[in-house]
Amino acid sequence: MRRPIIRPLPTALALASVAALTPLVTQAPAAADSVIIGGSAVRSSEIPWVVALSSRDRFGGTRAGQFCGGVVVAPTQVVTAAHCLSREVLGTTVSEVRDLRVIAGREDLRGSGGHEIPVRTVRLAPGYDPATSSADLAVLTLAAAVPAHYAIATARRGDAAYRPGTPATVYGWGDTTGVGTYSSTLHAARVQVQPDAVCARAYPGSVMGGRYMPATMMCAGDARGGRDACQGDSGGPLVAQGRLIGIVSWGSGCGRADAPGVYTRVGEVLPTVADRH
Ligand code: 4AZ
Repeated sequence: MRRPIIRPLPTALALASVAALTPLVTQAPAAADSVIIGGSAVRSSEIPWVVALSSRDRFGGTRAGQFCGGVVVAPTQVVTAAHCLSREVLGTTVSEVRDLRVIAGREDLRGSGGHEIPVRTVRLAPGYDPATSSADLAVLTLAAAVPAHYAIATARRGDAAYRPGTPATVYGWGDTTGVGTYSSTLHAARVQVQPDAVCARAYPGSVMGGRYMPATMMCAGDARGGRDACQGDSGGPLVAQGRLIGIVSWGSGCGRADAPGVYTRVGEVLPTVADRH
């Protein structure tokens, strides 16, 4: 059983079960002052491309059913992590989830501002492999458009923003402490794009953890640890130079200096998903 140890499990319910399985995810992060891990609160109105994925049926209503993040890349197109739509996360198949929605432009998940838009169709990256988390990306088509200015540009293959050391920001409503403290307001943390060699050293694919695959993944973090994505942030954006470069995918724990967060490499994987508006 190697996957459960590093497997992203973006829900409070799932966190409870994984905590029982694995000491790794319950380990205290290096710095747990605020979200995401080591980040600070931001106003959604200034980051309109970040959306929450929601199902109150599956996840309850206290935080509007938020269970993952997503990113607006066109008025009716939202990119998220494929694993967010798995049976492991949803507890059922995605087609059985009647109230799958995207929440855009809401400052606080406990409030009612912004837009709640039903998801019409779901397309997984054809190369997505749940066993390895390779190509962990999905595109959702919305039943109604959000304003065009909500969308963020996406990085291309070989984009300069993938250069190691590039400052980047990760956004989400996920765990702010590494021990299941879910946020109702959006948070952001500053990290740096890490060299593939660092990512590969952190995740060699041992019995204890997953394997870094540079063709479809990238990793980002802070050399001292303390700033990272965590449970509940999956599917959300990593942004550098004004472009979407990564989607929160997996990692070993949260905010550990020796375990940067792993992201889907958007420039490689997004073009593999057919464009059907
Ligand atoms: C998750 O479970 C998750 N520290 C996301 C990111 C990271 C770990 C777990 C990276 O959604």
